[in-house]
Amino acid sequence: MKKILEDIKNSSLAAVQSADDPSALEAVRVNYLGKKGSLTAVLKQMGSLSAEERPVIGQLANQVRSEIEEAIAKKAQALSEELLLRRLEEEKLDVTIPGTKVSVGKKHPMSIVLEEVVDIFTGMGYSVAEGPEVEYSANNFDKLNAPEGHPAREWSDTFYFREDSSVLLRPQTSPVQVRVMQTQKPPIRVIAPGRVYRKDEVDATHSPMFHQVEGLVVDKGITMGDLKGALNTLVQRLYGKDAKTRFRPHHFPFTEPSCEVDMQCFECQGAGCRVCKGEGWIEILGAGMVHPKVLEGCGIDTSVYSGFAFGVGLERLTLRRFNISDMRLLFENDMRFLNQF
Ligand code: 2U9
Repeated sequence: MKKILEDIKNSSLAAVQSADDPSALEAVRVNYLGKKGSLTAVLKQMGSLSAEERPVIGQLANQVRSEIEEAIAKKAQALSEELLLRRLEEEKLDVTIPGTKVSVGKKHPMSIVLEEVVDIFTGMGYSVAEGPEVEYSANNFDKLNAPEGHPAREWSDTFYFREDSSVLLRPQTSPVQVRVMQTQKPPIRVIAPGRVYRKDEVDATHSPMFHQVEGLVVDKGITMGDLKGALNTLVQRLYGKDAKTRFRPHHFPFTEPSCEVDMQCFECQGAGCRVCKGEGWIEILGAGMVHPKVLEGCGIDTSVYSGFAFGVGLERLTLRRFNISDMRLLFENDMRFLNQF
């Protein structure tokens, strides 16, 4: 029996030393001291010993048990210190390193200009109207006094979906105002921002898809004075109080009289320079009094109501506003470009 206890002591102490983590150490404890442990088994056989052997073996067995328990406790302590040191090493945080830079998003220059234009007009009591980009030719031409045969209807200029040219990608946002006039009685004050499509080759100032903001005001007694007031407000809010405008006669099928609005070149105050190509003036937008046929075509009585309309290219405004030389920069999403705004 003494021999057995000696063997148990040696093997258990060796097992304790070779346990390399708390669960392995616990397995050693269970293996020797647990209910089915090898030392527990020896203690259960004490009953079979003689009266003089029992106290000796019993003392020896208890001594072995306490040696094993002490060894396990020491090993557990060592393991937990070792674990702590390892974690301190692995989870070391150098608080002096610079923080991870969180890059803040930026608004696209087109969004900046669009939001400004929308603010200017909503500030004057206009509401924003939207409509489909795939539109009936009827809403984009017939209702805008551009009858069959009008050059703008040419397939060379406009994208069509059907051979009979009845459905197209809108080349202007005007159909939105047509839809508004068909669903809403005057007074009407809307702006219609949105994408438009024209068959243009991409270059520094053209793109087949571009953006417009058009406007329409229909009410009693609307005059060219109202048109000039609204558009001067737009130009001066965008380019400063002392921005000068010039209204040149022009022609559009949907407005009569029509005009184009120039702004005096901010670079040379009208003397002529590289920016304005020697003109002294830069074309900003087009406008006019809504043609009576257009109003009547939408069920508006022209003996009571009149109106004005305008249209501005958003890319053109943006290129001017931020002095950007090539329109393609607005579409390429190059962060080196976009980060400047
Ligand atoms: C309705 C009636 C009239 C919209 C107008 C212009 C003048 C104009 C161009 C500016 C630059 C298009 O983006 S651009 O190429 N637009 O010059 N647009 S009047 O007139 C309307 C619109 C809707 C019912």
